Amino acid sequence: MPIWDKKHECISRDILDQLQLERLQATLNRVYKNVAFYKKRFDALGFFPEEDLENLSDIQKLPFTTRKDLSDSYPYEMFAVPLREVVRVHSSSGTTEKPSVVGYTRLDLKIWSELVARVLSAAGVTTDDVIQVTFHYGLLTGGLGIHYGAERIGASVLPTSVGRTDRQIRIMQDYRTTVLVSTPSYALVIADRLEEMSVDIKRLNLKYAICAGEPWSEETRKEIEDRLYVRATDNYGLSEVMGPGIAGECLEQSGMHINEDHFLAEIINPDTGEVLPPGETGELVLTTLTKEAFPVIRFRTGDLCYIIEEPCPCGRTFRRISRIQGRCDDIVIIKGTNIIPERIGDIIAEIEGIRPVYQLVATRHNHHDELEIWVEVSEDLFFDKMREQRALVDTMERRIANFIGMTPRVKLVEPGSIKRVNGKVQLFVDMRPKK
Ligand code: DLL
Repeated sequence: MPIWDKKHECISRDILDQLQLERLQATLNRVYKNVAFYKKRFDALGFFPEEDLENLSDIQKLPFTTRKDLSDSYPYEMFAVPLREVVRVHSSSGTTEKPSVVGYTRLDLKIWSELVARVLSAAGVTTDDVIQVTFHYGLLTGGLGIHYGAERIGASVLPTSVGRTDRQIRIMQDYRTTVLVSTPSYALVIADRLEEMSVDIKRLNLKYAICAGEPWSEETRKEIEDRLYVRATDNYGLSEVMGPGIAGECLEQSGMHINEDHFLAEIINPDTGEVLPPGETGELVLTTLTKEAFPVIRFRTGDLCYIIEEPCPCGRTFRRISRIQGRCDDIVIIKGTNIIPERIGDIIAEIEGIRPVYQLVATRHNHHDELEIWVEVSEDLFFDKMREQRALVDTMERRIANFIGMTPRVKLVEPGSIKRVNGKVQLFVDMRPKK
């Protein structure tokens, strides 16, 4: 498989170290000058980027940046350029009280599509492909991020966005899709529906499935490959750091190459913050090395994985991250949507006036993930007031859907009916089968 950017993707380690150091220096200078949040932090430590960064490991002198820091800077406080230089804004949803808002200069967008082009090429995409992008097009980064990367390669892009599976399938058949980009669970939803519709899947033109946005497993990879007759690869990104294009698997299918000329990756022990050596599992921490509008320094992703240093047979020299093995914070991922159960409680409390006992339950029926939210309500409402109950369910579903970007199924239940363990309710129960 041809390598998209040989000069960088096959760079030698010492030249890469030097490049990372220079870019880190420039990034730290930029945030020190332009972002009050970082200036305050660096000053408090007596850290002056021009003097105190000699080696890459000096980054360990700096504190981590968290999602809460980004949310507290809502909307534009952490931007490192004036708004007039920002040509695109995206944001995350559903986790912190305020979303993290991220901006891109024209150069950021150019680099973003270049990096997505790299990871898509590594996964097999060429100018000859017809690529169907089933990620959300909008404020979230998935759809547009993949889109421009695929265009950069010169593939024919079908921006079908999320949902409407029958329509996706019709387009897949008629427009001769060769690459499906989706969450792994949605790839299986498509496989189920294709089988229900008795489509001869072998006669489709599909060659590759590029999966991202949620944790999955080797078993799921095998299932996607066997049922859709494709090679399936893993792809990683997150909005706060850029979106898709941070790391992606090549066709060796053994870990995701990190675009290390643009991102510095560390793995830390999530409890102590200690930096861990390659091979040890911990929380991925990312620093951007070239972003202009929204650089982040030592951002704690919450994602658990390890770094693979061994050379990859594909020829790329960038180190890889393993599959994401889960999260070390309270974020749960359902249908590729990130949710903090505590925040759902805040929304219900706003509606109800008090914070009732509630529980989020993730279920899966035929590969369809669903979010149910059980809420305990007073006995008189539960037994007597059907119409009020219906109105309350509607309001909750609407308000929560507005916040997280997917519609849950709210179930009002009798007081005391949600199971307590040692008197406590577990805020999230995952009933999806583990694979
Ligand atoms: O999911 C961006 C994206 C879209 C990346 C399409 C790649 C392709 P967010 O909505 O900000 O962005 O969610 C990011 O999703 O911190 C992980 O917890 C999870 N995640 C993303 N990719 C993977 C993956 C996009 N391959 C959050 N495996 C991240 C496991 C993933 N989890």
